[in-house]
Amino acid sequence: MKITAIEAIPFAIPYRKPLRFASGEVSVATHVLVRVHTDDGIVGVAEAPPRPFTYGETQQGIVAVIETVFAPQLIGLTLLDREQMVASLARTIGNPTAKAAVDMAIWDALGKTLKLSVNEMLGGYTDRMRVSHMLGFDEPAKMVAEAERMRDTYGIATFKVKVGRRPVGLDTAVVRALRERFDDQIELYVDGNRGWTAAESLRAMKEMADLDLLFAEELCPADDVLGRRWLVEQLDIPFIADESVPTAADVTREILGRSATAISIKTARTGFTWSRRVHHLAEGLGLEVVMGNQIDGQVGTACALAFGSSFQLTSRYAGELSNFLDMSDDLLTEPLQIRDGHLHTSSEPGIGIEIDPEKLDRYRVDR
Ligand code: MUC
Ligand code: MG
Repeated sequence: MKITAIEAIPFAIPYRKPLRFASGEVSVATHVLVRVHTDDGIVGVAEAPPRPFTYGETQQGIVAVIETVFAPQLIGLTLLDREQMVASLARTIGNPTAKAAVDMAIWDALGKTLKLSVNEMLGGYTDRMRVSHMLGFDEPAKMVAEAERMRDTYGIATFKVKVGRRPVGLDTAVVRALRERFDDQIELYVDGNRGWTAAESLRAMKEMADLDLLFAEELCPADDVLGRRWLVEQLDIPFIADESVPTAADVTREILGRSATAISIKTARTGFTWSRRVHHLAEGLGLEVVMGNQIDGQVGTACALAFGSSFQLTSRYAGELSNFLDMSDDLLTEPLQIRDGHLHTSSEPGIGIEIDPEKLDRYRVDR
Protein backbone atom coordinates (compact mmCIF):
# COMPACT_ATOMS: atom_id res chain seq x y z
CA MET A 1 0.00 0.00 0.00
CA LYS A 2 3.04 2.28 -0.20
CA ILE A 3 2.85 5.28 -2.56
CA THR A 4 5.71 5.00 -5.05
CA ALA A 5 4.93 7.70 -7.65
CA ILE A 6 2.44 10.49 -8.38
CA GLU A 7 1.91 11.69 -11.96
CA ALA A 8 0.24 14.94 -13.03
CA ILE A 9 -0.74 14.78 -16.71
CA PRO A 10 -2.14 17.93 -18.37
CA PHE A 11 -4.77 17.34 -21.04
CA ALA A 12 -7.12 19.47 -23.14
CA ILE A 13 -10.55 18.52 -24.48
CA PRO A 14 -12.65 21.21 -26.22
CA TYR A 15 -16.23 21.94 -25.22
CA ARG A 16 -18.88 21.72 -27.93
CA LYS A 17 -20.47 24.77 -26.34
CA PRO A 18 -18.61 27.08 -23.94
CA LEU A 19 -20.14 27.63 -20.49
CA ARG A 20 -20.39 31.36 -19.66
CA PHE A 21 -21.10 32.80 -16.22
CA ALA A 22 -20.46 36.01 -14.26
CA SER A 23 -16.89 35.22 -13.16
CA GLY A 24 -15.61 33.61 -16.37
CA GLU A 25 -16.03 31.24 -19.29
CA VAL A 26 -14.79 27.72 -20.06
CA SER A 27 -14.40 26.60 -23.68
CA VAL A 28 -11.68 23.93 -23.34
CA ALA A 29 -11.31 21.50 -20.44
CA THR A 30 -7.61 22.09 -19.72
CA HIS A 31 -7.52 19.72 -16.76
CA VAL A 32 -4.84 17.63 -15.04
CA LEU A 33 -5.16 13.87 -14.62
CA VAL A 34 -3.52 12.68 -11.40
CA ARG A 35 -2.29 9.10 -11.06
CA VAL A 36 -1.09 7.68 -7.75
CA HIS A 37 0.96 4.46 -8.04
CA THR A 38 1.59 1.99 -5.21
CA ASP A 39 4.14 -0.77 -4.68
CA ASP A 40 1.33 -3.32 -5.23
CA GLY A 41 0.93 -2.12 -8.83
CA ILE A 42 -2.34 -0.30 -8.04
CA VAL A 43 -3.03 3.01 -9.83
CA GLY A 44 -5.54 5.50 -8.40
CA VAL A 45 -6.85 8.32 -10.63
CA ALA A 46 -8.66 11.65 -10.28
CA GLU A 47 -8.69 14.99 -12.11
CA ALA A 48 -7.99 18.61 -11.17
CA PRO A 49 -9.86 21.37 -13.08
CA PRO A 50 -7.89 24.66 -12.96
CA ARG A 51 -10.27 27.56 -12.36
CA PRO A 52 -8.08 30.70 -12.22
CA PHE A 53 -11.16 32.92 -11.80
CA THR A 54 -12.22 31.00 -8.69
CA TYR A 55 -9.08 29.63 -7.01
CA GLY A 56 -6.16 31.24 -8.87
CA GLU A 57 -4.85 27.87 -10.07
CA THR A 58 -3.60 27.19 -13.62
CA GLN A 59 -2.93 23.92 -15.45
CA GLN A 60 0.84 24.49 -15.37
CA GLY A 61 0.69 25.52 -11.70
CA ILE A 62 -1.22 22.36 -10.75
CA VAL A 63 1.30 20.13 -12.54
CA ALA A 64 4.20 22.00 -10.92
CA VAL A 65 2.88 21.94 -7.35
CA ILE A 66 2.06 18.23 -7.57
CA GLU A 67 5.38 17.24 -9.16
CA THR A 68 7.69 19.46 -7.14
CA VAL A 69 5.93 19.88 -3.76
CA PHE A 70 3.26 17.26 -3.08
CA ALA A 71 4.77 14.13 -4.68
CA PRO A 72 8.08 14.35 -2.75
CA GLN A 73 6.09 14.78 0.51
CA LEU A 74 3.74 11.86 -0.11
CA ILE A 75 5.93 9.22 -1.75
CA GLY A 76 6.78 6.63 0.91
CA LEU A 77 3.53 7.11 2.88
CA THR A 78 0.97 4.30 2.69
CA LEU A 79 -2.59 4.76 1.41
CA LEU A 80 -3.76 4.54 5.04
CA ASP A 81 -1.59 7.44 6.23
CA ARG A 82 -4.26 9.93 5.20
CA GLU A 83 -3.95 12.25 8.17
CA GLN A 84 -0.20 12.40 7.47
CA MET A 85 -1.17 13.41 3.94
CA VAL A 86 -3.53 16.11 5.28
CA ALA A 87 -0.80 17.51 7.54
CA SER A 88 1.79 17.51 4.72
CA LEU A 89 -0.49 19.20 2.19
CA ALA A 90 -1.54 21.80 4.79
CA ARG A 91 2.03 23.12 4.73
CA THR A 92 1.24 24.59 1.29
CA ILE A 93 -1.37 27.35 1.21
CA GLY A 94 -4.13 27.28 -1.43
CA ASN A 95 -3.98 24.96 -4.47
CA PRO A 96 -7.35 23.37 -3.61
CA THR A 97 -8.00 21.42 -6.81
CA ALA A 98 -4.42 20.08 -6.96
CA LYS A 99 -4.73 18.84 -3.35
CA ALA A 100 -8.23 17.45 -3.94
CA ALA A 101 -7.16 15.45 -7.01
CA VAL A 102 -4.21 13.92 -5.15
CA ASP A 103 -6.51 13.04 -2.23
CA MET A 104 -9.16 11.44 -4.45
CA ALA A 105 -6.58 9.46 -6.42
CA ILE A 106 -5.29 8.10 -3.08
CA TRP A 107 -8.85 7.09 -2.09
CA ASP A 108 -9.30 5.48 -5.52
CA ALA A 109 -6.09 3.49 -5.02
CA LEU A 110 -7.19 2.50 -1.49
CA GLY A 111 -10.58 1.29 -2.75
CA LYS A 112 -8.92 -0.71 -5.53
CA THR A 113 -6.53 -2.23 -2.97
CA LEU A 114 -9.31 -3.15 -0.50
CA LYS A 115 -11.79 -4.05 -3.29
CA LEU A 116 -14.34 -1.56 -1.91
CA SER A 117 -16.01 1.33 -3.72
CA VAL A 118 -15.41 4.87 -2.45
CA ASN A 119 -19.17 5.08 -1.88
CA GLU A 120 -18.98 2.02 0.43
CA MET A 121 -15.93 3.37 2.25
CA LEU A 122 -17.46 6.82 2.82
CA GLY A 123 -20.98 5.97 3.94
CA GLY A 124 -22.89 4.02 1.27
CA TYR A 125 -26.15 5.91 1.83
CA THR A 126 -27.60 5.43 -1.67
CA ASP A 127 -26.62 4.19 -5.12
CA ARG A 128 -27.82 7.16 -7.18
CA MET A 129 -28.23 10.91 -7.36
CA ARG A 130 -30.72 13.13 -9.08
CA VAL A 131 -28.97 15.38 -11.58
CA SER A 132 -29.23 19.16 -11.77
CA HIS A 133 -28.11 20.89 -14.99
CA MET A 134 -26.38 24.27 -15.09
CA LEU A 135 -27.57 26.72 -17.78
CA GLY A 136 -24.86 29.22 -18.83
CA PHE A 137 -25.50 32.75 -20.12
CA ASP A 138 -27.44 32.98 -23.37
CA GLU A 139 -30.66 34.44 -24.71
CA PRO A 140 -33.84 33.30 -22.92
CA ALA A 141 -35.11 31.26 -25.90
CA LYS A 142 -31.81 29.35 -26.21
CA MET A 143 -31.66 28.63 -22.47
CA VAL A 144 -35.24 27.35 -22.51
CA ALA A 145 -34.39 25.19 -25.56
CA GLU A 146 -31.39 23.73 -23.73
CA ALA A 147 -33.53 22.93 -20.69
CA GLU A 148 -36.06 21.23 -22.99
CA ARG A 149 -33.31 19.13 -24.56
CA MET A 150 -31.93 18.14 -21.15
CA ARG A 151 -35.37 17.16 -19.93
CA ASP A 152 -36.36 15.27 -23.08
CA THR A 153 -33.01 13.49 -23.55
CA TYR A 154 -31.89 12.83 -19.98
CA GLY A 155 -35.00 13.34 -17.84
CA ILE A 156 -33.32 16.21 -15.93
CA ALA A 157 -35.88 18.30 -14.04
CA THR A 158 -33.67 20.57 -11.88
CA PHE A 159 -31.86 23.57 -13.38
CA LYS A 160 -29.38 26.03 -11.95
CA VAL A 161 -29.53 29.26 -13.94
CA LYS A 162 -26.40 31.38 -14.16
CA VAL A 163 -27.19 35.00 -13.29
CA GLY A 164 -25.16 38.10 -12.41
CA ARG A 165 -25.42 40.12 -15.66
CA ARG A 166 -26.39 43.77 -15.89
CA PRO A 167 -29.08 44.96 -16.05
CA VAL A 168 -30.54 42.28 -13.78
CA GLY A 169 -33.56 42.03 -16.11
CA LEU A 170 -31.40 40.09 -18.59
CA ASP A 171 -31.30 37.19 -16.12
CA THR A 172 -34.68 37.51 -14.43
CA ALA A 173 -36.24 37.27 -17.93
CA VAL A 174 -34.55 33.89 -18.42
CA VAL A 175 -35.77 32.51 -15.09
CA ARG A 176 -39.29 33.75 -15.81
CA ALA A 177 -39.24 32.19 -19.30
CA LEU A 178 -38.16 28.84 -17.81
CA ARG A 179 -40.89 28.92 -15.15
CA GLU A 180 -43.53 29.88 -17.74
CA ARG A 181 -42.42 27.11 -20.10
CA PHE A 182 -42.23 24.31 -17.49
CA ASP A 183 -44.58 25.52 -14.73
CA ASP A 184 -44.13 23.26 -11.66
CA GLN A 185 -42.51 20.41 -13.61
CA ILE A 186 -39.00 21.66 -12.85
CA GLU A 187 -36.98 22.90 -9.87
CA LEU A 188 -35.08 26.15 -10.39
CA TYR A 189 -32.33 27.99 -8.56
CA VAL A 190 -29.88 30.75 -9.47
CA ASP A 191 -26.10 31.28 -9.14
CA GLY A 192 -24.58 34.76 -9.51
CA ASN A 193 -20.86 33.93 -9.18
CA ARG A 194 -20.46 37.25 -7.33
CA GLY A 195 -21.60 39.24 -10.39
CA TRP A 196 -24.07 41.57 -8.70
CA THR A 197 -23.85 44.00 -5.81
CA ALA A 198 -25.96 43.23 -2.74
CA ALA A 199 -28.52 45.86 -3.84
CA GLU A 200 -28.74 44.45 -7.38
CA SER A 201 -29.12 40.97 -5.92
CA LEU A 202 -32.05 42.03 -3.74
CA ARG A 203 -33.74 43.81 -6.66
CA ALA A 204 -33.38 40.68 -8.80
CA MET A 205 -34.66 38.39 -6.03
CA LYS A 206 -37.70 40.64 -5.58
CA GLU A 207 -38.37 40.49 -9.34
CA MET A 208 -38.22 36.69 -9.11
CA ALA A 209 -40.22 36.38 -5.86
CA ASP A 210 -43.12 34.62 -7.62
CA LEU A 211 -40.92 32.11 -9.47
CA ASP A 212 -40.61 29.52 -6.68
CA LEU A 213 -36.81 29.36 -6.52
CA LEU A 214 -35.18 26.65 -4.41
CA PHE A 215 -31.98 28.56 -3.60
CA ALA A 216 -29.90 31.61 -4.46
CA GLU A 217 -26.12 31.03 -4.72
CA GLU A 218 -23.21 33.45 -4.31
CA LEU A 219 -25.11 36.38 -5.87
CA CYS A 220 -22.65 39.00 -4.59
CA PRO A 221 -19.12 38.80 -3.12
CA ALA A 222 -18.76 37.55 0.47
CA ASP A 223 -16.00 40.18 0.82
CA ASP A 224 -18.76 42.83 0.78
CA VAL A 225 -19.31 41.73 4.35
CA LEU A 226 -22.10 44.01 5.53
CA GLY A 227 -23.87 44.15 2.15
CA ARG A 228 -23.98 40.39 1.91
CA ARG A 229 -25.28 40.02 5.48
CA TRP A 230 -27.93 42.67 4.72
CA LEU A 231 -28.99 40.70 1.61
CA VAL A 232 -29.06 37.26 3.25
CA GLU A 233 -31.18 38.58 6.17
CA GLN A 234 -33.90 39.67 3.73
CA LEU A 235 -34.19 36.45 1.71
CA ASP A 236 -36.80 33.81 2.42
CA ILE A 237 -34.89 30.99 0.68
CA PRO A 238 -31.50 29.44 1.55
CA PHE A 239 -28.48 31.40 0.31
CA ILE A 240 -25.73 29.01 -0.85
CA ALA A 241 -22.06 29.87 -0.31
CA ASP A 242 -19.95 28.30 -3.08
CA GLU A 243 -16.61 29.90 -3.99
CA SER A 244 -16.59 31.75 -0.64
CA VAL A 245 -16.28 28.42 1.24
CA PRO A 246 -13.38 26.40 -0.22
CA THR A 247 -12.44 25.12 3.28
CA ALA A 248 -14.26 24.01 6.45
CA ALA A 249 -12.95 27.12 8.23
CA ASP A 250 -14.48 29.30 5.50
CA VAL A 251 -17.83 27.53 6.02
CA THR A 252 -17.66 28.34 9.74
CA ARG A 253 -16.74 31.96 9.05
CA GLU A 254 -19.42 32.60 6.42
CA ILE A 255 -22.20 30.83 8.31
CA LEU A 256 -21.44 32.35 11.71
CA GLY A 257 -21.02 35.73 9.98
CA ARG A 258 -24.55 35.27 8.53
CA SER A 259 -23.18 35.65 5.03
CA ALA A 260 -24.83 32.39 3.89
CA THR A 261 -27.35 29.81 5.13
CA ALA A 262 -26.45 26.80 2.93
CA ILE A 263 -23.32 25.47 1.20
CA SER A 264 -22.11 23.85 -1.98
CA ILE A 265 -19.72 20.92 -1.51
CA LYS A 266 -17.39 20.39 -4.46
CA THR A 267 -15.13 17.34 -4.42
CA ALA A 268 -13.05 19.14 -7.07
CA ARG A 269 -11.83 21.52 -4.32
CA THR A 270 -12.17 19.48 -1.11
CA GLY A 271 -11.53 15.96 -2.40
CA PHE A 272 -13.07 13.16 -0.33
CA THR A 273 -11.13 13.84 2.88
CA TRP A 274 -11.98 17.52 3.30
CA SER A 275 -15.47 17.16 1.74
CA ARG A 276 -16.25 14.67 4.50
CA ARG A 277 -15.14 17.20 7.11
CA VAL A 278 -17.25 19.93 5.48
CA HIS A 279 -20.21 17.53 5.34
CA HIS A 280 -19.96 16.73 9.05
CA LEU A 281 -19.66 20.43 9.87
CA ALA A 282 -22.74 21.21 7.74
CA GLU A 283 -24.65 18.42 9.47
CA GLY A 284 -23.69 19.80 12.87
CA LEU A 285 -24.69 23.32 11.89
CA GLY A 286 -27.95 22.14 10.31
CA LEU A 287 -27.21 23.49 6.82
CA GLU A 288 -28.71 22.59 3.47
CA VAL A 289 -26.08 21.13 1.12
CA VAL A 290 -25.92 20.92 -2.67
CA MET A 291 -23.25 18.87 -4.46
CA GLY A 292 -21.75 21.46 -6.80
CA ASN A 293 -19.88 21.20 -10.08
CA GLN A 294 -16.49 22.75 -10.82
CA ILE A 295 -17.27 22.32 -14.55
CA ASP A 296 -15.93 18.81 -14.11
CA GLY A 297 -15.28 16.24 -16.79
CA GLN A 298 -16.49 12.67 -16.34
CA VAL A 299 -13.65 11.78 -13.96
CA GLY A 300 -14.55 14.68 -11.67
CA THR A 301 -18.26 14.00 -12.02
CA ALA A 302 -17.77 10.37 -10.96
CA CYS A 303 -15.96 11.71 -7.86
CA ALA A 304 -18.81 14.11 -6.99
CA LEU A 305 -21.31 11.28 -7.52
CA ALA A 306 -19.35 8.84 -5.33
CA PHE A 307 -19.23 11.37 -2.51
CA GLY A 308 -22.72 12.81 -2.89
CA SER A 309 -24.39 9.39 -2.87
CA SER A 310 -22.53 8.42 0.31
CA PHE A 311 -24.58 10.61 2.69
CA GLN A 312 -28.24 11.49 3.17
CA LEU A 313 -27.51 15.21 3.43
CA THR A 314 -25.55 15.39 0.16
CA SER A 315 -28.04 13.30 -1.85
CA ARG A 316 -31.22 15.07 -0.71
CA TYR A 317 -31.13 17.64 -3.51
CA ALA A 318 -30.19 17.07 -7.15
CA GLY A 319 -26.40 17.27 -7.60
CA GLU A 320 -24.76 19.33 -10.33
CA LEU A 321 -23.45 16.39 -12.34
CA SER A 322 -24.05 17.16 -15.99
CA ASN A 323 -21.51 19.70 -17.28
CA PHE A 324 -19.54 16.90 -18.96
CA LEU A 325 -22.40 16.59 -21.47
CA ASP A 326 -21.11 19.73 -23.19
CA MET A 327 -17.59 18.33 -23.72
CA SER A 328 -16.70 17.03 -27.18
CA ASP A 329 -15.12 13.87 -25.69
CA ASP A 330 -13.75 12.53 -22.39
CA LEU A 331 -11.24 10.06 -20.95
CA LEU A 332 -13.34 7.16 -19.67
CA THR A 333 -13.62 3.71 -21.30
CA GLU A 334 -17.31 3.64 -20.24
CA PRO A 335 -18.98 7.07 -20.46
CA LEU A 336 -21.28 8.10 -17.59
CA GLN A 337 -24.95 7.74 -18.55
CA ILE A 338 -27.68 10.02 -17.19
CA ARG A 339 -31.02 8.21 -17.39
CA ASP A 340 -34.41 9.34 -16.05
CA GLY A 341 -32.69 12.32 -14.48
CA HIS A 342 -30.33 10.16 -12.39
CA LEU A 343 -26.72 9.00 -12.35
CA HIS A 344 -26.01 5.65 -10.72
CA THR A 345 -22.99 5.22 -8.46
CA SER A 346 -20.50 2.60 -9.54
CA SER A 347 -20.09 -0.40 -7.23
CA GLU A 348 -16.67 -1.16 -8.75
CA PRO A 349 -13.64 -0.73 -6.45
CA GLY A 350 -12.46 2.84 -5.86
CA ILE A 351 -14.20 5.62 -7.77
CA GLY A 352 -15.25 2.97 -10.27
CA ILE A 353 -13.87 4.49 -13.46
CA GLU A 354 -11.29 3.39 -16.02
CA ILE A 355 -9.16 5.74 -18.13
CA ASP A 356 -9.01 4.88 -21.85
CA PRO A 357 -5.25 4.92 -22.68
CA GLU A 358 -5.85 5.89 -26.32
CA LYS A 359 -7.97 8.87 -25.33
CA LEU A 360 -5.40 10.00 -22.79
CA ASP A 361 -2.70 9.74 -25.49
CA ARG A 362 -4.84 11.78 -27.87
CA TYR A 363 -5.65 14.60 -25.42
CA ARG A 364 -2.56 14.89 -23.23
CA VAL A 365 -0.59 18.05 -23.98
CA ASP A 366 2.77 17.17 -22.39
CA ARG A 367 4.18 15.19 -25.35
C1 MUC B 1 -20.56 27.24 -10.01
O1 MUC B 1 -21.34 26.65 -9.27
O2 MUC B 1 -20.26 28.38 -9.70
C2 MUC B 1 -18.45 28.31 -12.16
C3 MUC B 1 -17.47 28.94 -11.48
C4 MUC B 1 -17.05 28.08 -10.47
O3 MUC B 1 -16.18 28.25 -9.61
O4 MUC B 1 -17.76 26.92 -10.52
C5 MUC B 1 -18.64 26.96 -11.61
C6 MUC B 1 -20.02 26.57 -11.24
MG1 MG C 1 -21.55 28.43 -7.86
